[in-house]
Amino acid sequence: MNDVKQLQDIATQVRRDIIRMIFASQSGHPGGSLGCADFMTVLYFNVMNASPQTFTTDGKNQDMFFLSNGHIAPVWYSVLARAGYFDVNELGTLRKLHSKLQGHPTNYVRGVRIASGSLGQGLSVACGAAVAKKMNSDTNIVFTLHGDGELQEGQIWEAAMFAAAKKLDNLIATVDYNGQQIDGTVDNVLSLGDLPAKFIAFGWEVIQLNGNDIAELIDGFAKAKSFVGKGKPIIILMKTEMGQGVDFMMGTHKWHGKAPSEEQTRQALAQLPETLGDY
Ligand SMILES: Cc1ncc(C[n+]2csc(CCOP(=O)(O)OP(=O)(O)O)c2C)c(N)n1
Repeated sequence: MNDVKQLQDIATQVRRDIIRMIFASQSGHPGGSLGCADFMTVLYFNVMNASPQTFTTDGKNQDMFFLSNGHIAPVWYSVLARAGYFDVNELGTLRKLHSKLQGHPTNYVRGVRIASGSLGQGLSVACGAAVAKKMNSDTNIVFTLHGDGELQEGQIWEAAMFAAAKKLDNLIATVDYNGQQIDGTVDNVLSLGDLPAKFIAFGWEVIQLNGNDIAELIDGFAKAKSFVGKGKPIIILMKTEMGQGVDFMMGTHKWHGKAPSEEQTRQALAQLPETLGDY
């Protein structure tokens, strides 16, 4: 799907789903989920060679995606449901006992290949998948998403070094570069310094864009794909706003992992028109 307006409409409905799911469970992570709604929509509805019909856990002959910052599961669950991986009505079971949709993703969910939420592991898993694709002469792409706070994990840099050394040019990593994390700004907690320069020094192709602009995301991913097969792993640093789309959740880390009250939910939903129909 290339139509920007259609993709924006999906992202708006995904944001409604996120608010409604987290309100219903009174637990979860709205900030990062809302900030990544545009990216996740573009990834599933525009970028990836993947579909619910052809999904397999081993990911052979299809693009693969690993959500490394697993706490933003609500946005992934909503996008998967809206893309047809499972019934949208299941979204109402977030974090309920016996639900497949737990607070962090597990591979009980159709569309999910690994459990995640323990930060820092997804890039290593993606490296393994990218190596396997090369061994199988499978030309499809491996995608990941990471939080910027997550990049403080040492394992990320081990994987970053590995990906460049092994020329994993079928790997497109992305970062939710919102400058916020659980306890404050990334700069205050543990600054990442000059992040683009660091990835360039590690041997990666670096792309920077506005991760809350659907048209920029489409162009940025087309550019990223043009680097596939050129000898270097690729990373897209996506400037986003935590809480994007709900005014009182934006510009602060305070909504990293907090459920809205009934009144806050009403205020949030008033800013997010129903576009595809609520579950
Ligand atoms: C290994 C590990 N350490 C700590 C945590 C606790 N934790 C959950 S989210 C988070 C902050 C992550 O920040 P960021 O990746 O920037 O995500 P955002 O706040 O932008 O959603 C932390 C420290 C964790 N899930 N895993």
